[in-house]
Amino acid sequence: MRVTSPSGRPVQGFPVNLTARAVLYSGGHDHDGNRPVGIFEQNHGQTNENGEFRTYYYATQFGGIERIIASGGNISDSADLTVRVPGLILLYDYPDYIKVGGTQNHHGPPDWQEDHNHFCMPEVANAIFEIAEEYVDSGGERIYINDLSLPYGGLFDIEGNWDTPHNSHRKGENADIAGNCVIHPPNRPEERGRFCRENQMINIIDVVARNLNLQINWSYEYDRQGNPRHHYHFTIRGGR
Ligand SMILES: [Ca+2]
Ligand SMILES: [Zn+2]
Ligand SMILES: [Zn+2]
Repeated sequence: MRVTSPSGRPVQGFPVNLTARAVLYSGGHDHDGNRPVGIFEQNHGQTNENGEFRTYYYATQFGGIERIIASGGNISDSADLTVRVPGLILLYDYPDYIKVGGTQNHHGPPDWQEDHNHFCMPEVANAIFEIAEEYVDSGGERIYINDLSLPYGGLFDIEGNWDTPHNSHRKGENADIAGNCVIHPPNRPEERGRFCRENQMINIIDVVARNLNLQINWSYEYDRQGNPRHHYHFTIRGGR
């Protein structure tokens, strides 16, 4: 930051204090709960002979807007930093899949009009689209697309507590996807959310990965206690 006199001359030795404040609800975090801010290498000091005070600010792991406020004497000013993973797009609507997973903390379908939990890299959207379409074309059920990433990416605190992270889901390359098979496999009825035609799905995903030149890793997900999470966790990246 830089301090000048009204005539534009640099002011040396001016005291500067820096504080940061996160902009509430930015980045698709529809909850408050004492939102954290980043830290300054030095949060106060004096301007040099060019009227400048320079330091580093280490942003949080959360996507959103962090406002830097500089004050000193009886003046102050602010600047907004956008903390984000660039290039994420909203997964579009399509009849062959159903977007779900929105919560009070991170709004999204089916219960909210705004969709904050389906952002991803463009190639991930293409892959989901192709997989869902081919699967329905081959007689499979419509699949459920649960959490992807937040609009600016970053740590996805599922519980809205600025802590407990989603296992990955930070960079727009993960997707939680479910089928609606309730009886498969027959000896493990608790494993809801499996694809009814899982073998068919294995082939389809291989073909889509090859056609789009993507690396697609996926498996049915369990929590740390070994309980089924009722969806598959996907990682989709460019280049095989
Ligand atoms: Ca196609
Ligand atoms: Zn959040
Ligand atoms: Zn996941």
